[in-house]
Amino acid sequence: MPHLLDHYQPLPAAMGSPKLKTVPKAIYNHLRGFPIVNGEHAQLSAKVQDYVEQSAALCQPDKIHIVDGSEEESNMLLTMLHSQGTIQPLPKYDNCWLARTNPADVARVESKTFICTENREQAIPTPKEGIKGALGNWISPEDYDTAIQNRFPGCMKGRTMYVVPFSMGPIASPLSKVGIEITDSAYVVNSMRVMTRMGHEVLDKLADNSDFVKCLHSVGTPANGKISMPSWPCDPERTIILHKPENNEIVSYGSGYGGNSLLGKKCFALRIGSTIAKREGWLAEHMLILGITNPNGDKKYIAAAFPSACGKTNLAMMNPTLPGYKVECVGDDIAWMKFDSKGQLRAINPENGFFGVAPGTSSATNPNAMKTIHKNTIFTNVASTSDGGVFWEGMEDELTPGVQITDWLGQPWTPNQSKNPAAHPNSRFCAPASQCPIIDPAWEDNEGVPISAILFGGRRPEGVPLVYEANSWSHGVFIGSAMRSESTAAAEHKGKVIMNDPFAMRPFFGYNFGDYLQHWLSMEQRAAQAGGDAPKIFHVNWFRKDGHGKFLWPGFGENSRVLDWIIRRIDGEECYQQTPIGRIPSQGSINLDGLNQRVDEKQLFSIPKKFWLKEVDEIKQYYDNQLPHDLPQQIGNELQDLKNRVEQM
Ligand code: GTP
Ligand code: SPV
Ligand code: MN
Repeated sequence: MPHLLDHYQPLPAAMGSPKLKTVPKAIYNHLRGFPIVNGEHAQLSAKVQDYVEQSAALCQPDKIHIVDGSEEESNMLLTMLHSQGTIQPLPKYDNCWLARTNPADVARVESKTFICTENREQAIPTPKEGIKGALGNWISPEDYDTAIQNRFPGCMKGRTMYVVPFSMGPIASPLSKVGIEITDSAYVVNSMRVMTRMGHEVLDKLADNSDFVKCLHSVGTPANGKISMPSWPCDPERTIILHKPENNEIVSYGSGYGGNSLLGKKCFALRIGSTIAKREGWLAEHMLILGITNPNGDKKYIAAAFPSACGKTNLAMMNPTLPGYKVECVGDDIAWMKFDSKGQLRAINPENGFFGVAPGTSSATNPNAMKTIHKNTIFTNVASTSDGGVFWEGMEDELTPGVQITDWLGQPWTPNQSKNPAAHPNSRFCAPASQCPIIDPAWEDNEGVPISAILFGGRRPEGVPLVYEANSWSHGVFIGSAMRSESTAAAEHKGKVIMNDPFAMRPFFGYNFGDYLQHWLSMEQRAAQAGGDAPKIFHVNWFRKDGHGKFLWPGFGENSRVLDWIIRRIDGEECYQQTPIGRIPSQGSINLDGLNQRVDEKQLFSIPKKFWLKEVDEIKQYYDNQLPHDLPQQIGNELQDLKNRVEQM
């Protein structure tokens, strides 16, 4: 009987790496002639076997490894990644690792992400003539096949093909969905083990030969065969991320990074997820979920959509500064939400871990994240310290005196001297959600948690108040559709331009945004028919700046003051004043007691007529350019009403 490790080499004893204990029994069997080095083909349902066989025939791997999800397996893969130089141990912590990627592969690539449908209009709105669409990219079925044929044949030669069975959502939840990711990256396997429920239980769930979302991933090999950084193979020139909703299928080539390669996340839970949700009558959204308990012990759950790198993880794990309040975290990035039989909106977090932005995270801003990431965490593109720890912008006060810093590119780095940031701005930690000290007791409830409010928000340096409430559900849907935010390092966009990012979903829609709006509008009726109410909708902005470029609001834990106002509004307190854009807190109704910094309330809540006239015009232009045929009338009416109200200011 060959030993599992015999099929992986080279494997020198790695310093500081976890000890290998027992390894799973390897049974030498095969699928269509491809040897299986872990697991057995008999574990796979007929449909999974077919999918694996087809993928192997296309990609021509040396061998197949059916992932079981065990700790032994994970340790073995980490040891192998270490020996290949992909990751290095961080002995300051417990089972933590640092990966450095090829500098050409550091973020999602929105321009190379496509939705494939028979007709273009199913996937994306048709923009006005001469205008470039900015609500996703469409690819025809023919070009989809060609894209695969130009990249995948033989792309796993010399590599192991991992078969990763995973569940988005708790395995037993009726709201969960199952996927199989096929990948040639052990880094992806280990990250998927953190981010999803992964392993043999999922195969058991598929034993009835039920369907699953097909996720094929390869880091690829450049066309000239030359891999510039062997520890991080990728093919940036030909990277492509494809989705075919009709077949519940994802095909991703060329990148090993984040949302490009951890296919359960944006590709499945949002793009494919939103198309399944549309069919089945629920919502798949780019939202955090938090529970907040007030000083009376009354608990409510809130979901919030902010664009990438705009504060979801921070809000989800917040330490409230307002006395007597408690926040608990259900999820930090994705919410699957459905009205139950009583018309109550319920949400699950389909993920099992956090893939969080590192820079800016510190004991001062997000102590709960800092406590989450000291064991079993994979860091990517952060800086390291000579005492075996990590470093990034924002951690200056936590540096042990005298330590040396190595930046994300592996070069020596000196605070206040080096020109470039120590950590890549989109560097990330990948940590199990269960390790979060304030994880909500109900975070894995099969039925999901009841949602009382939905928040939209973004980085708006000007004009947009700290918080305002929508007048109605359809006004709230309009606010979501008109969301704008400064671009961040989470994708390939350069500079800090204000971009439209409706529902924080611009990069993640799986179908035409006009149909998506219609679907959202229809939710109110869905709630009413079941005897319930749709939640209240709010817009928040932690990022408004004064004339000198300084944030007007301290943010982070102080955002509890805004949540306090929001839950008082949910409880029906009349603590608001009506304005043309919606309801803002009435004078003095935001609790600022004990705030250790003076805030300029007047500036924070001002609604400059000139700014809003321009905003209304720009939203109109956006709709006219991007959705000349697809904008629901109701949303057009909401904009016209807003315009009328602002003009009368
Ligand atoms: P994705 O994982 O990309 O979807 O991002 P996210 O929405 O979870 O963003 P995250 O919470 O990681 O925040 C991104 C950046 O915004 C970090 O550098 C934070 O420090 C910063 N940030 C978060 N909340 C606040 C806030 O209330 N005020 C200010 N000024 N900055 C904040
Ligand atoms: C985002 O960009 O919104 C993320 C990170 O959450 S990634 O998984 O790379 O999409
Ligand atoms: Mn995100």
